[in-house]
Amino acid sequence: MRVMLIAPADGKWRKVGRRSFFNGRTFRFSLLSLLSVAAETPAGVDVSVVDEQIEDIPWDAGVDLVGITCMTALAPRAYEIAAHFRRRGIPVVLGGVHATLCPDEAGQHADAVVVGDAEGIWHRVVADACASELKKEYRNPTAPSLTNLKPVPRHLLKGDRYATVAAIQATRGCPHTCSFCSVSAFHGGRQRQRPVEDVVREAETIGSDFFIFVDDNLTADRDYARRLMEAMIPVGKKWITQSTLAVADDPGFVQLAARAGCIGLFVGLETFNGSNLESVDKTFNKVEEYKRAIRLLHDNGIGVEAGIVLGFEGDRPEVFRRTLKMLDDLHIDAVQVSILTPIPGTETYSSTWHRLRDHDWSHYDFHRVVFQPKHMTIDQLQQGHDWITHEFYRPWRIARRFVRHALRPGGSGTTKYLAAINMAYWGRIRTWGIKGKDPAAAKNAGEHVRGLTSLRRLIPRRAWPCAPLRSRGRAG
Ligand code: B12
Ligand code: SF4
Repeated sequence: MRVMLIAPADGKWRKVGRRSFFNGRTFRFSLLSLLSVAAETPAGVDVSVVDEQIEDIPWDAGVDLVGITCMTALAPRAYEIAAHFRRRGIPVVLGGVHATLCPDEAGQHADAVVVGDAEGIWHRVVADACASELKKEYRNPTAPSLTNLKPVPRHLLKGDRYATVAAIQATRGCPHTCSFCSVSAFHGGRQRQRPVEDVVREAETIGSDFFIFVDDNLTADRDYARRLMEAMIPVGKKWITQSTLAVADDPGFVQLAARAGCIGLFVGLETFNGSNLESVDKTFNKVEEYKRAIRLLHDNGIGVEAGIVLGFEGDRPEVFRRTLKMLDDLHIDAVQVSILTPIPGTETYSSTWHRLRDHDWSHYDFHRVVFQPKHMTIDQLQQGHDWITHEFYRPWRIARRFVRHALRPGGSGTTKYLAAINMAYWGRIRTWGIKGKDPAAAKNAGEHVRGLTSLRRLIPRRAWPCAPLRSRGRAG
């Protein structure tokens, strides 16, 4: 039996994946979703992994079963791929975040859907496919244990095409329930953990001195995280991961994480407006604490990539300029700017569905406005998102960040990582031609001109010497 597992990519990402930054490597890593499915494939079955971001799909491949993973924005592409193989009479199974959040929809495009984790269920899917007895849906009755997971077959990836394939997952899910987040919708506000010794063994044998913990919130359970950090110290490798900023409530823990090899954290700051945080149930983020927390991380040699979301209920056209200033003032090392995207299955989707203006999933990639924001036009939100993304990654800003971080304690340890991440974003912005404009600047310019117009009303006409200025005033 031959199984082909496919990670789809749309044209935009294919363009990024085929560009030769970093010696032909694309800034993408992990593919742990499909590698975990591959790991669960019964012995004796021939399994391959195809990542469309970096390679073409072998449409004519002689395989007996196709498995496709996808996030929401890639669902339409996944369905296209599924249709192709089903036309050839090859059964297709869909799994992953979107299929889990929308199993009925996915089921219309596949022979079977796996809802949730593959562990504990994929071997049955393969056996049923082998016997031509695929059922429409497979799901574990309870989330499977993460003890003794099978080793992931990273050799199935074309390793030389990625920034790194050294990615490990210690925990799945997150105990928080932020209303816009797919992770809370997928994992139901729960986190499961692998035994520390399993994780450490994988870190020791991963064959690279640097790796990524792809966990959603590695530090959520502080006792678990502390045990993991202590066990990671002797491993002596550098790594980055995701966490909330609550990690900085405990300076001792931050020091421990740094000793354990942490050189970078992706933290979802999301916004600099407390009422926005309230509106999405993320009040454990304290805007007034951001500065102290980030300085503490920096002082321990830990770089900070911030996740910022634009388009919350409290955001107005001034939000972009204010956000950029805050990012500069906080000395943020890299940022992932997203547009609030009501992902199906999340609470945000239910609360904003009446304001959805775009139902094409391929636009749900967090960089396109798909709903009517409360205090802005759709165009203002789009332009503002593009503008701040472009501004933050202007070469002079990148250079300034390098200088700043080189002067920080432990700065040199993070140089390679911060350079790679900044250059990856910069390359993507260029490839996609993102520029935008600040909606508040347009508005302020308008106000300025309107100001001149009203001033003119106060001053007698003959006192206005400059005709061009007058005509500009009229236009405004
Ligand atoms: C690591 C990661 C990345 C990495 C690597 C991605 C990769 N393909 O390897 C990078 C940084 C590149 C990335 C980028 C993006 N990401 Co991302 N990413 C993640 C993260 C944190 C972990 C994914 C992972 O490796 N999980 C570990 C595996 C083991 O778990 P799993 O994926 O759930 O897989 C299990 C099951 O779902 C199932 N399964 C999965 N697929 C399949 C397929 C079959 C056939 C079967 C049977 C089962 C099955 O079995 C697996 C084992 O149990 C997830 C969050 C999450 N928890 O999923 C976000 C997440 C998937 N990313 C997300 C987003 C939005 C993005 C970006 C669009 C961000 C952006 N604004 O640019 C980009 C898009 C990139 C692209 N090229 O398209 C969202 C997707 C939301 C959605 N519903 O669409 C998530 C859920 C984060 C979030 N909080 O919302 N991402
Ligand atoms: S803390 Fe992060 S991962 Fe956890 S639910 Fe909130 S946004 Fe999602």
